[in-house]
Amino acid sequence: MKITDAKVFVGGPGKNYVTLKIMTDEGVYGLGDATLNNRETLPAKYLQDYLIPNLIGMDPRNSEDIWQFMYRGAYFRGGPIAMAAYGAVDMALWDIKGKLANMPLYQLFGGKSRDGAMVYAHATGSDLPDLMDSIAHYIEQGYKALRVQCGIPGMPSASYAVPEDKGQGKHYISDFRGIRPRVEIWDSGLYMRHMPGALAEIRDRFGPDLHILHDVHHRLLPREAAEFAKAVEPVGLFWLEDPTPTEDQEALRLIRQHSTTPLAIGEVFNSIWQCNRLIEQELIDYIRVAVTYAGGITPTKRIVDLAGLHHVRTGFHGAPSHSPIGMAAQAHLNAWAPNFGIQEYLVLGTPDCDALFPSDHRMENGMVHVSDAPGLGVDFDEGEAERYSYRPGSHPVVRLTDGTLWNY
Ligand code: CS2
Ligand code: MG
Repeated sequence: MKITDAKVFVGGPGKNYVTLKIMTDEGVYGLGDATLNNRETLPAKYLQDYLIPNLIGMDPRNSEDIWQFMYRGAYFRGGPIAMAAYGAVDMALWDIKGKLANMPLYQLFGGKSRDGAMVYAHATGSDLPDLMDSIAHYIEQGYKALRVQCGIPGMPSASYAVPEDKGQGKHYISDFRGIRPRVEIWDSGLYMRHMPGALAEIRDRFGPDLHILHDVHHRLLPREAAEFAKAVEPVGLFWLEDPTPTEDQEALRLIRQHSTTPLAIGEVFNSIWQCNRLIEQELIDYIRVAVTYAGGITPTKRIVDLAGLHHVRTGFHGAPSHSPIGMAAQAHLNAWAPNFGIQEYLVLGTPDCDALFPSDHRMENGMVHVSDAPGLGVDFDEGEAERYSYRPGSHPVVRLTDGTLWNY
């Protein structure tokens, strides 16, 4: 069996999804996702110029050897752009394997460990009362877990994932006004004074059963993060996410020494080598990698297995920028993983997105139920894809009140 051709598409409804389609001489094709938010053209180029010319003629069933060829075979290997490109190829090869076996992917991993995988959505508000309304809205829809973010009184501009005005959602995932980023102003002191009390009020209002998550988005210093994690202990968070920038992993030890608040890290990691120590030293509780830019199913499954040895559970990244193909790969891992924790899930549900990526993965009452179709269980409509093209976008940049550049 041979790979005969492969194509890359960039675009989608309100997103720049990077979709790979690998064709074979037996007519079976596989789909993969290389979407790297706001850098989408780069994995696409890596696929077109370097990977696809090498893939043609290879046996698509040898997904392990092809992964090693892409990773070890590249002298300058790894990094988010290359890993997203390898990830797309790897997903597409697993999709082909599942279709050849006539089995959904979770069966190839070891079968189902659960009927539905709990997900969380993003509740957000320009201030605390606005956030309370957003939480109530999601609870009505059956969500059991919510990430909660709100505006901070006195903060000179809206901060991460928070709308400027009451009752608005926020398009913080991509700003399609162009390649030059907007600037957000950040003050850690204001945040530290407001947010623990706000989280306590949320717990009081919604009771003990709601799983409450909160994302600091890499903005605190290690000592501040330790103070924050300790201060929010009585709230009983499901997790505190990215309290500090991820490069300094010793920071997690300081936070751990001062608090039992569960910690979730890893949405920007693209390799097991970036999280193996955090996992082995049990400095985190949830690993947040995404199957797309962690290099695909093959390496992500290794991360999940290592995490399982150390009581670390999964909480795969599933920001709204993720394509339904990457989310489908995660749905199969979530159905299987013995150490599944939770899934961030915001992608499906718009008619345009469903038309581009038809699938029967189902979301009901805050749980995802994986498709039983062979392979990934998601398709790609090339006719629909012609409606879309790449639009340049950017994340904001963050500055402190004195102008110093900070972490977005
Ligand atoms: C975030 C992301 O989902 C999350 O937890 O931290 O929304 C992140 O801001 C985006 O993925 C950036 O593209
Ligand atoms: Mg996050």
